[in-house]
This record gives sequence, C-alpha cells and structure tokens, in this order.
Amino acid sequence: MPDYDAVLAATEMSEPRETVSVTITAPSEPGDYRYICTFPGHYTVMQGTMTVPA
Ligand SMILES: [Cu+2]
Repeated sequence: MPDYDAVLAATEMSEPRETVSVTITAPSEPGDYRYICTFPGHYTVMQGTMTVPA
C-alpha cells in the first residue's frame, strides 16, 4: 500500500468469497469519499462512495 495521505485504510489481500473488514474513523469534513479496490484491473468494477453527511 502506498504511503499516501489520501489512503485512509486498507485490508490485506482477500481470497475469492472471503470477507474482510476494516474499521476507520470517517473524515469530519462532510462530503463524498471514493473507495476502490487497488488490485490491478479491479478498479473499474470494484469501487464505491462513502458519504459523510453535513
Ligand atoms: Cu478487487
């Protein structure tokens, strides 16, 4: 995982059908925060948005 301020959290690599979880402290600034799978080629379909409401 790159040492980059925009990366708030990460998990270890998971196996197919395995469930992994991560707990983060959401940013205090309201807004939409994108999340992605960084495995090569997965970004196009494995992504979403976490919304911190105002
Ligand atoms: Cu993926």
